[in-house]
Amino acid sequence: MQQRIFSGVQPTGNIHIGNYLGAFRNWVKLQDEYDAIYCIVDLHAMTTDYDPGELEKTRIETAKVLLALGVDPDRSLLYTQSQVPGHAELAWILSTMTPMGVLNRMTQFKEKTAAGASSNLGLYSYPVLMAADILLHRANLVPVGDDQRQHIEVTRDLAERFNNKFGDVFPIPEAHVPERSARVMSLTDPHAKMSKSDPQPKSRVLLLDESDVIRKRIRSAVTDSDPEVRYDTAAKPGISNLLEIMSACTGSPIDSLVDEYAAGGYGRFKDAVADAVIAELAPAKERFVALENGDVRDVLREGGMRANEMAETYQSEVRAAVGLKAF
Ligand code: ATP
Ligand code: LTN
Repeated sequence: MQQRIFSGVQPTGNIHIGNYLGAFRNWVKLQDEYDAIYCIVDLHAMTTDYDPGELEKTRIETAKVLLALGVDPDRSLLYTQSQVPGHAELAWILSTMTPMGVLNRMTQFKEKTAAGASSNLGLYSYPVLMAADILLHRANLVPVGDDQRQHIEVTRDLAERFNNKFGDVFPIPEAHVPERSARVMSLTDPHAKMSKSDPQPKSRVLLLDESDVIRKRIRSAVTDSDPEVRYDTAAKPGISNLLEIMSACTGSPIDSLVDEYAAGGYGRFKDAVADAVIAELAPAKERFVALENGDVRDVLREGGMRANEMAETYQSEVRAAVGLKAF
């Protein structure tokens, strides 16, 4: 049987090149090899302070970006989490077997609350809902960036606990993290991950940024004062980050980029990085502009109906296993 992949993205706006290189590029590539399901996780987006009108807009915009990048509704299933009640139902069932000690160790919760997010129960149990997303569809592989590894470990642990207690229901999923650019760093602080929620717009390149903005962001990226272009994540985190981005965008190995740009100064190198990023994003930007919101809504409506049918079949197996068989 064909292996299944599942992944999710929060519709929180500000989709950046880290999201693309760490995750979405693989989503597009893998849809030919796997049975692919992609979900806009709007229930997760409610765990931090948000505006309902804005969420409505970013759900459509996120879907539109994914379609523009090449997620193809004829080859993969695309829908929003809130259309399928099975996500929340399975999250509840899994929450009854999640030790609080496991959730207390989650770095994302610690980082978000340290950055000022309110410590509500939804944010705390976020990884349980994420496990439910993945297990609901019996996924084998989960294409994500490096920051999500800990959550995939929790998912594997919950699947094993469930199977041991109630019988072999869930496959044990694996993370699929790209070899390069699994963790694109912030342009203003190369020790921190590039993030949608960083208050500084200069810290990231958005997929929909105009070319001159992309160039400006990359030119102003924080580097160091020694002018040699060299890959050394400890001594030169900023330059190493730009080398990774350029390598991911051009397909050239880092070694040959270093050969080409070692001498010649940071200005010339940064311009070449900007050219590479602009060229890589241009086709998706053109497709984004051509997509109509109405068509995007149709894709999501149909995707949600199909996903719900599949989830219902799977969930009846879960209900029966835990003693909640329908009468
Ligand atoms: P935030 O940082 O505000 O929590 P985010 O930028 O992590 O948001 P998500 O929607 O949570 O965005 O992530 C979507 C996908 O992008 C996930 O698979 C995540 O691992 C990946 N991703 C996010 N940031 C990066 C990054 N800097 N480098 C590589 N992959 C990333
Ligand atoms: N937690 C992820 C988003 C997410 C996800 C998922 C990713 C929610 N459910 C299921 C993969 C599979 C994030 O913050 N990037």
